[in-house]
Amino acid sequence: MARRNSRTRRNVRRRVQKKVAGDRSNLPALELLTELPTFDELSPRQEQVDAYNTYCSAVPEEELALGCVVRLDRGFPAVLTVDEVFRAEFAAQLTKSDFSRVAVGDWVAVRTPHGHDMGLIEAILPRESDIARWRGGSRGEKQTLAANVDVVIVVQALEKGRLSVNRIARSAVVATDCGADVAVVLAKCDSVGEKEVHAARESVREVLGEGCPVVCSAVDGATTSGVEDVRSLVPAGKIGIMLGPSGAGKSTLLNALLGREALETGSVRESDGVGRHTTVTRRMVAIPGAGIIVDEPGLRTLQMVGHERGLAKVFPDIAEAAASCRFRNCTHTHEPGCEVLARFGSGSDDQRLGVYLSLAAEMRESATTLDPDIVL
Ligand SMILES: Nc1nc2c(ncn2[C@@H]2O[C@H](COP(=O)(O)OP(=O)(O)OP(=O)(O)O)[C@@H](O)[C@H]2O)c(=O)[nH]1
Ligand SMILES: [Mg+2]
Ligand SMILES: [Zn+2]
Repeated sequence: MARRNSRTRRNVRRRVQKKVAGDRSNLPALELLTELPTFDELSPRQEQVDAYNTYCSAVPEEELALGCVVRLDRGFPAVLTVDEVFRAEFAAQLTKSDFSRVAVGDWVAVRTPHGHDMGLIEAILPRESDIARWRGGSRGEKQTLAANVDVVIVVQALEKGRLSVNRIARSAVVATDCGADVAVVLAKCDSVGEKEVHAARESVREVLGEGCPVVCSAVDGATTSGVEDVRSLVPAGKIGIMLGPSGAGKSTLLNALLGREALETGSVRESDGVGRHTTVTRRMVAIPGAGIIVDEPGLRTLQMVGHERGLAKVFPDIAEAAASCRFRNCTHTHEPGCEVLARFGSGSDDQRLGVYLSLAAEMRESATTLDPDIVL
């Protein structure tokens, strides 16, 4: 009986080990992780170095290093230190919510035990910026897409005249709220006429203002345009992230910047131009002659949950007027004493105001339906 028990236990242990090993066995080998930045190309902020030193002094041990998460392959991090790049797992003292939150761009204190090929992330250092979106409904959660990013590049394809200024504006609101600069790339400009490209650029300008760079790009086989403008959005020393729906052409643009087909790209559905979620890895890509850009899987949705500050920064004049409305929950559509209506008229003939009103309405709606336990 005792023997059977111990055998069962052994079997269970073997099965667990196999499962873990099986999960990792499909990960790309370290030598296949190309286009990674060098450690020198990454520059932790002073606060992050200080936080690392404080952490080290609390655990006086060797084998600790300051590292940066440069990739997440199906959630498994790869960490770059001054010496090497390696796969890492999470130390026992990190809670599950910590490690589901670790993101590309995070600075971490990582232990590299001698004779092990796997590092151990012990602490996630404070972030300078946190590009996060709301995932799920009223009981959903914030998901960090990347950390310590300087500029969010909002990519939207210009196919079949389906430009969504609303979607671009909501990306700008999220990025601004998260502490990053915003730039817009209107991709696939070769698939529409010059007039449409011009009109789309003007629309984005009108809604986001002159301060937001807008680049029009086309990567059609060997013929490209606008690629150098994209490169100049992320100068050396800076980190950017490509944000946009699947099929927008994010990975294609990165390949054009690299000058080789390093990243997988995929076709889009004929009927509506929607992509097939080709990119499944979040990864840093070192761009020749520029900084680093994070490639991401396409995003289906970007919900307006708790981004009031971002909305106010992207639309400062409208938000300022809204603050003077008679009713705090004014919808700026019909209320007496509405300062927005008084100053800007109704949204029907003003695209910029229309976008503001719809994003503000969505934010009000989500605030009322959000589970009361959730702290944003
Ligand atoms: N004509 C044209 N096609 C493009 C352009 N950019 C991308 N494409 C095509 O659009 C499709 C999707 O491109 P991807 O680069 O895979 O798109 P993605 O944004 O990375 O998509 P996900 O990885 O799924 O998020 C591919 O078939 C590309 O060849 C462009 O500028 N012009
Ligand atoms: Mg892609
Ligand atoms: Zn109002």
